[in-house]
Amino acid sequence: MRIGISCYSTFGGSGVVATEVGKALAARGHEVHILSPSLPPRLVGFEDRITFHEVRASPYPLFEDAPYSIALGSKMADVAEHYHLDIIHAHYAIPHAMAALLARMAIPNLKVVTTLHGTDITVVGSDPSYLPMVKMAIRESDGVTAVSEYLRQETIRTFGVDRTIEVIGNFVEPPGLERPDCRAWLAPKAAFVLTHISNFRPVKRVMDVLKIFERVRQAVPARLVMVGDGPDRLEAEAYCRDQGFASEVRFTGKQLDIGTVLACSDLFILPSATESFGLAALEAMGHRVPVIASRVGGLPEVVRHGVDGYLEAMGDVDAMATDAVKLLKDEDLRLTMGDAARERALGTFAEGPIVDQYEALYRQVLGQGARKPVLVG
Ligand code: GMT
Repeated sequence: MRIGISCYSTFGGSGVVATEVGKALAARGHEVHILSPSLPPRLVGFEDRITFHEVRASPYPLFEDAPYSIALGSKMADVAEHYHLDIIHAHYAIPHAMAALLARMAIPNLKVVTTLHGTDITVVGSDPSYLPMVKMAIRESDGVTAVSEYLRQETIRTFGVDRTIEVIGNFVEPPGLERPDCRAWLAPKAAFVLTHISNFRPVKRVMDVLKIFERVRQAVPARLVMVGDGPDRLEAEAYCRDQGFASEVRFTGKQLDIGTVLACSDLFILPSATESFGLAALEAMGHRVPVIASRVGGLPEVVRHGVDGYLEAMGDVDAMATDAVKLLKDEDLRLTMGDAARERALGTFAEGPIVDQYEALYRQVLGQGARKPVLVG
């Protein structure tokens, strides 16, 4: 098949999933075209059968903001026409799904599959300024997937749509074994390493991460590694300085190689206000790192309370800190949970069966046969 994949190129999970799906499809022999405002971080290195198309919205003095959605729809139509695409797979509804539907109007037989990731439904998608178009995109796409059962139900509840939404979860690959040992410089004096990875937006509740760490460090020697960047980073760094534990917290900024950090982490902390899936938690689990997270959204579908880590009420930093201290003090429990987490991540959320589901959905919307190229214009 010839598949166009549209996604954001920021460090967010939807771009990661889109790129990894694209790489997996290319490895299976499909021709993949990735359309994004810039090169997605996971698309490093030359990949056979993957072509990258940069989307640029040209400015014009009349525009207050250049219309990216139109430029994206135009790019999709152009790529679909000239590379004979069968499908556009839009990751994150806004604006990728709407742009794909515009491209479908221009290119006969082009099919659109939309994957809903999270805030495109739960936060920004339900904002009245976007809601009617998100609803239309969900209704009109040829196939729709959600990354968790929670998100599927939330989509039906929010938009009242009456259509099939298939749940296809996210996946991780088995981590490579050869990694530099960063524990020596992250956690001198044999301290434990707690890690948080996010885009530091309010929904991630990074101040809760610090409050959990504040409690943990009073009970056991510990260091905190904060990976990522975003609007709440400055406040978080200031808090660590004001509370006098800045030297125990390492803000790394955005990192491509999160595997190295996870390989030397003892616990992963994700106290989000909502999380449709929690790909970062799954990646930690793949590295044998137990997760302490909020019991919100799709997280209970990923992390099993008391098995792979602990889930507590959102905002309950005392309970999360208690769990963390318990796990850090009990090596057997921590290692047992780490093993369970890894088994679950690489079993239930293994790449192969999940990419099979996307492939099957593509074939279904195409009615089995790949479309014949139709040139327009
Ligand atoms: O929805 C977002 O906040 C953005 C999105 C992203 O691009 O990072 O994150 C969502 O999609 C991820 C990949 O499917 C999920 O793992 C995240 O849980 C989800 N984020 C939220 O629901 C807050």
